[in-house]
Amino acid sequence: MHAWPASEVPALPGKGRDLRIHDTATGGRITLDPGPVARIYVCGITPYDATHMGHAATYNAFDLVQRVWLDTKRQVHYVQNVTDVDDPLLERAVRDGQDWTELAERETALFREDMTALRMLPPKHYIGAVEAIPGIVPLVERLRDAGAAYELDGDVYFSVETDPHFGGVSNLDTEAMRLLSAERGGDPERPGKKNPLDPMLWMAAREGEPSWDGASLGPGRPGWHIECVAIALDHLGMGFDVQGGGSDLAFPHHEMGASHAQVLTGEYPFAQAYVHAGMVALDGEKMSKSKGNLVFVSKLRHDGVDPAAIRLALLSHHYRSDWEWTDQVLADAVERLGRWRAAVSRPDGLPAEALVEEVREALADDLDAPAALAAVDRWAERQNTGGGTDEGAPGLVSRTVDALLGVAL
Ligand code: 5CA
Ligand code: ZN
Repeated sequence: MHAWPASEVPALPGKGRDLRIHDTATGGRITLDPGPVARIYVCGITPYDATHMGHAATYNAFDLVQRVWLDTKRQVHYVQNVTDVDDPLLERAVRDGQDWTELAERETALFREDMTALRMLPPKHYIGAVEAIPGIVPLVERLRDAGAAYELDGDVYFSVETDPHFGGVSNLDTEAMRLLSAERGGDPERPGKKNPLDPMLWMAAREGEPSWDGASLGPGRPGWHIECVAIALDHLGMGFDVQGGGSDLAFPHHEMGASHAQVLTGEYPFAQAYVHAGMVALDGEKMSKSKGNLVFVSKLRHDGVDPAAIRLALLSHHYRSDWEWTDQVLADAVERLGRWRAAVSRPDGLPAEALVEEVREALADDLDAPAALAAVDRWAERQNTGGGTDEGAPGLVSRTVDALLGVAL
């Protein structure tokens, strides 16, 4: 499917620094070493209740990863999916008495609008689960033929024990994995499975639900994890640089995806780094579709909030921390945007070469956006209270904030 339009990324003088980022698998910070074309896969939305602040915060984090890479004069090959068929989407469509394809299309369109307004760089390949099905079926067949998958009443399960690295992404004990599996789309209680954690690869057609031709698998629809694996392997190949998503995807989604891919190809690892954003909460609870405690990007936009202020609100928290969305967070961002705009609209100003380096360093250091904002704040404060005579400074600051933070002043 089509993505959304790209905003232009200004080229800055000099060259950015290599990204050091926290990797969930190793539990520490690693220096990424992408080739001239950095490869990133970010899990996309399941298209209903889009785009809430939690979604926006997570996509903001991975937008920063790309901006750091672009500043090192690399190209970026970015792939994202849309889970446009899955249990929660179908359940929502039934609940609201609407056609599931219409729901998915409408919400995906809204997501594109929100991403465009927030100046999130678009993926080069934006792929729906449904359009990926012809590529998913042969992968499931291969896993089955290799003895890594088995059938249970027509459904096909992946055997986690066939991957010697299984567990190495999230590093959880068995009990924790069991609990999270039950919470996040798995079925550890289903009788007849070889291991309670085994995830479904192919679900045989159910009465009243959509299904597709599955060749030797029979009609059905794909499991969640194999969807992202098929799309990532097709467009990026093994060993790509960053697999990204919110922290709720570390297990089971990214753990299972890595295992599927590693068993399929016999290669290791699936991704060089597994990067996870913290959870955004509202009123003390994780913002989630199931709880319905959501603040939508589109609602704020329609209320007249400048998308640049929404973006600054997201940037004011470190991507790895869990944080709470409040009216104050937004009010602070609106105020900061005003200060920055006043500072760059003066005809000349304080030299800004050092500021460019500070912002670069902050972002290369595990995407420390709050430190980057603080650096710009200091420049703006001195600029608004005194200023200088460097004619190029306001323009350079404006381009830096645009190129590295995605904020248009
Ligand atoms: N379609 C799958 C991924 S393949 C999915 O998880 N979709 S989603 O719509 O539920 O979430 C999209 C992204 O937003 C995921 O990376 C998820 O981790 C992230 N996300 C969801 N809720 C929050 C939240 N409250 N805070 C931060 N990120 C969130
Ligand atoms: Zn995914």
